[in-house]
Amino acid sequence: MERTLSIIKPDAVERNLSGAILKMIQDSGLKVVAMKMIQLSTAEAEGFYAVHKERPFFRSLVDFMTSGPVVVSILEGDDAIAKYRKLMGATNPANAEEGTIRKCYALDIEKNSVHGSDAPETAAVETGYFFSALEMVG
Ligand code: YYY
Ligand code: MG
Repeated sequence: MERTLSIIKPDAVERNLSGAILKMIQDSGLKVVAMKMIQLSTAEAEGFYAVHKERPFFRSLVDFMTSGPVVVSILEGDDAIAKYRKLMGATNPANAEEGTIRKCYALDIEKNSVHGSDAPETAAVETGYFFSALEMVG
């Protein structure tokens, strides 16, 4: 069993797509073991994306991620990290496979509707960034 962090980003929450995206997640067999809707502060978004702080898109990304509420959740399942990355599709929706969340809903490479952790180490840091042990079930 593995756990990964999912964020439904402001572009998707704003378009009332949280339910549709959660249905795709649940239909894939991944189990939601923690979930909440929050509004990120600038400092919280900068901390979350600190790995990208030297990249040219960093400021725009932080502005976007703080532009409205997000739905953060922890997903659990066999191979959950890779399974969710596959369900999300490529970072740029122009390259995303049919049937993926980003192919269905992403607007562009920045407003790409969802985040998913990319490795066990980042999943551990990211789930702990948003949730305490008391907020996780199962
Ligand atoms: O993990 P993933 O979200 O698929 O992509 P990352 O390379 O980790 O980039 C994080 C985030 O940054 C991406 O989801 C959108 C944004 N971004 C961007 O706005 N422009 C880029 N050229 C690359 C990434
Ligand atoms: Mg990433």
